[in-house]
Amino acid sequence: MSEDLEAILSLIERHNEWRGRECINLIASENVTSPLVNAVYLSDAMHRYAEGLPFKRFYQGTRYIDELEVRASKLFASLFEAGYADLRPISGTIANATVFTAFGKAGEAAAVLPLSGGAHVSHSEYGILGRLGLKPVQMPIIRDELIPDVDEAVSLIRKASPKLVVLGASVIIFPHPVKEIAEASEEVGAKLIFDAAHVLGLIAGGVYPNPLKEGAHLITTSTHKTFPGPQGGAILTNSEEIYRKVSRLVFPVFVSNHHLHRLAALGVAALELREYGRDYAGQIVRNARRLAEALCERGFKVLGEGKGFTRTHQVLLDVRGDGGGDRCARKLEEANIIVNKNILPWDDPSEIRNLSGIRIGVQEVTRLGMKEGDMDEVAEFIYQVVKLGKDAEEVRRRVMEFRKGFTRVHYAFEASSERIGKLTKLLLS
Ligand code: DSN
Repeated sequence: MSEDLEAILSLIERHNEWRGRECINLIASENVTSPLVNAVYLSDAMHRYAEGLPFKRFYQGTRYIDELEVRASKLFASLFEAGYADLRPISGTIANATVFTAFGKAGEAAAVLPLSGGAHVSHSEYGILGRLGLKPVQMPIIRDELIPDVDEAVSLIRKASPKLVVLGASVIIFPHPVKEIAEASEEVGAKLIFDAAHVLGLIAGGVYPNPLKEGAHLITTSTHKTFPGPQGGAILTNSEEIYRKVSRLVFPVFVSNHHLHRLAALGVAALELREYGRDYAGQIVRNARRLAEALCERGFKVLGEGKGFTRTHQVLLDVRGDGGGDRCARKLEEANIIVNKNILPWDDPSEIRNLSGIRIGVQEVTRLGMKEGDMDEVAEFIYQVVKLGKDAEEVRRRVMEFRKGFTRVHYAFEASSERIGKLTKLLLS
């Protein structure tokens, strides 16, 4: 075996062992897929092309893929009580790029949240929205809650007459006021887009309001955060006209082939959420709240205290008094606790080494079976590293021991090893 080959194999083995078995992963935008999702993902479909829409492809050989895409799209749409779903965008950013292109033109205004108020970079001047020449106008936010200030947002929308209004965010601890902002968007003829990447699984589980029911015209999303599917994107809407317009842009403009092995995996993940989503999503929010409380009890400054800290999977810490986000995140990594430093409302987006926040998400540890009592232990580990400055190696040993109790994916279908073997046989032999 060549040195390069050995290095590649061993790097991924080490990664799998470390991130998959030895760390407490609290990155809010990640999750783990179930063994059955993994088995259908690892399929011959990953070798194939199917440009276009089902049954109207530019390639032969897609008969099963066509049926699969129709079925998975219907399942996905029905889970969110949407009329239409396009599963072809290969990421949330591509979904946003498609929708921004469909409904905005260079020089037109788009009402967005500030990056420091939680917006995804694709909604900003630095991302695709800016590159399309759209002019972001920022809706003011309530700083401790990271939600738009309704009165100010409504008056800004009336004044700026944007073509697009974008809600939903990468940093989100409380539901956004979609209903109120939908009314203002309607008045000025803007399309209201809700980026549900972070809260998609919570919507499916009924613990976060469905933006389509509150007046959003479109949901754009990724499919791998609280929704525990393969990495990818999707667009949902109730309007046939919007769906057609968007679909004509997904291909041929933003996606050529749409990574076909995602489709079966998305279908299985949607079925898992249909079956277990309510329990899963409820536990996520209970865990996030308990973690926030436990951290607050240990002297951390946790955002949203006045409203119960969080109603999502996220907990936000202001760690300016603990050395800042970068330093805390690095120290925690040494102890095998994985978080990211994050911008908070008072930070300057261009000062990425100097951010005040730590963003925590509990969706993955919840999927691995952690409950409220375990959140106390997680909070204690964080406290020992950040506040007490305990030796990272000592905490790491305890974290690794703790993780041994959480190795199985919950809220997922049980699949026999025979069935998994049959599904993966052709590719693994
Ligand atoms: N930037 C990612 C996140 O962590 O929220 C989403 O793309």
